[in-house]
Amino acid sequence: MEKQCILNDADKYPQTYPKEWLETQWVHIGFGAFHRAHQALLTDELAKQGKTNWGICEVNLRSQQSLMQTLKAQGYRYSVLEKGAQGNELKIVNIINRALHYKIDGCQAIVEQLAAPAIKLVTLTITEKGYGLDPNTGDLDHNNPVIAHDIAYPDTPQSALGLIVEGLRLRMASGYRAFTVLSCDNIQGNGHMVQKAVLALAQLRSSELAQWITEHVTFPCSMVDRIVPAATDDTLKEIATELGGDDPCGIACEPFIQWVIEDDFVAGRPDWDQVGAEFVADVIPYEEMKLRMLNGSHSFLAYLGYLAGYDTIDAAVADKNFALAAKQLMLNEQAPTLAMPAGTDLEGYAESLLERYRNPNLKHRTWQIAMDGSQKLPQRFLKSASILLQKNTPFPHIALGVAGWMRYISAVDEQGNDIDVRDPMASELKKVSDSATTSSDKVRALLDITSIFGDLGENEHFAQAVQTSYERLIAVGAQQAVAELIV
Ligand code: NAI
Ligand code: CS2
Repeated sequence: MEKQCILNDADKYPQTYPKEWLETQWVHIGFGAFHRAHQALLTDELAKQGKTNWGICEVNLRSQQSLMQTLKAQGYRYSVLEKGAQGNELKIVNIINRALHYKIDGCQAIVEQLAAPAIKLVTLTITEKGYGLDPNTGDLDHNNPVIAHDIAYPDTPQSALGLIVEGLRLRMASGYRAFTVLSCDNIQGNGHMVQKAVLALAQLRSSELAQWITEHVTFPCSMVDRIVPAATDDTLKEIATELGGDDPCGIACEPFIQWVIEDDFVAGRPDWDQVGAEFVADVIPYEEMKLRMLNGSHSFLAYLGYLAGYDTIDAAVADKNFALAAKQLMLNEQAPTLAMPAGTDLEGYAESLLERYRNPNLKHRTWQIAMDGSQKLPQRFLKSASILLQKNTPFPHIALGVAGWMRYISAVDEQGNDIDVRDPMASELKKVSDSATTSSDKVRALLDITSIFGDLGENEHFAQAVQTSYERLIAVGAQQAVAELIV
């Protein structure tokens, strides 16, 4: 029975297209904040124009059972509130027509859905850590318990990648065509990474399966961008006010949206270019630009901003020194590592990012962005540092960003208060951090974690730069250490 939800009030929110018109042709794994405000929203806009009938089956593997149940109860409809600096726009999304949760529906139901003949596409937004890869090399992490489980029991997989492999195995056995796998997570070369990991898992089952996947499945890379902070009680209240009733599945985000995708789909795709996405032959330059300039500056502002007492990104960039340091990081240390198509205006890009960060209505928490640093550092800071080392170019902002992360994961802030560090490696990081007594031992011990730093940790120049920044950070605090970067 559908719950009495304002979205089901046909007079107030008439359906722009009938649900029955949709056919489930797409499985999305990771029904979190981002997917709701990005891929699902854009596809809904296309359906509203009558240009696609690709319904999405949403899958969640871990938490958020109640979110999935509410989504079903609301007739698979929810709202997105786009919050600009000047005003809001409310949109209702109708494109979902099925939802499965591992803990409610079980493994079999998800595998069957993946193996269903009508499925043409599987997309993922499961966070960087959700893939079970070594953050530095991108190889399958055999020590990850879920990956280890799927290697031992591949018929009843628990990981997203294991489920995809099992779904593809059944398709091969049934003689069905394959589907495209499209990662929409902030991972460098996301398509290549997932391909490598899926093939590694498949190879452990049979060479025949790995070969079939190599020949029949594509893994386009994609660059995704839209700032979608986690929903809070305040945003849900705001959505309820705009909507005229509660929507626990509602999500707020910024108005900006971007999606650059490699056009390599084995079984077709919605024409997302008709709602603003761009199809390109090679997405890597766009991915690197976004990961290093946007996400790199985000992490810089998150660690140092949090330590300096700024709760949100807009509060951090309201501090002139933080805004300038973020811009210097983008233009002096990230932009020179990029190989962009001729005519790309990186200075304009940096300005536009700062403008987006200034949006006072988003309230994007520094604490949220600071999460999972072990999975984020390589693509946001470390690749650039390696390139700059080769060019003999100093990188004081990246070094302070890494030092900020080291200070943050010690789990005690500058006032002596506990920090709630969320990271799959949080306890290991804390142990390593606590085991050292001097600053230099601490930096050294953290740089020795190869799954994050790889060979870079052994580079003397890199270690020296991080060491200097870390000592400065301890001596003068985040506020002053950032101010000292301003040239
Ligand atoms: P979220 O926390 O709202 O949702 C995370 C989703 O990943 C949930 O569905 C959760 O069940 C799933 N997940 C988490 N750990 C998992 C695991 N170990 N195995 C399988 N599934 C797992 O986060 P949100 O905002 O949806 O972001 C997800 C990812 O999307 C980010 O990590 C990032 O890579 C990408 N992204 C997010 C943007 C944002 O502004 N929120 C913008 C651009 C990309
Ligand atoms: C953020 C990103 O949480 C984070 O680490 O840097 O989610 C950021 O908001 C998005 O990538 C913007 O597209």
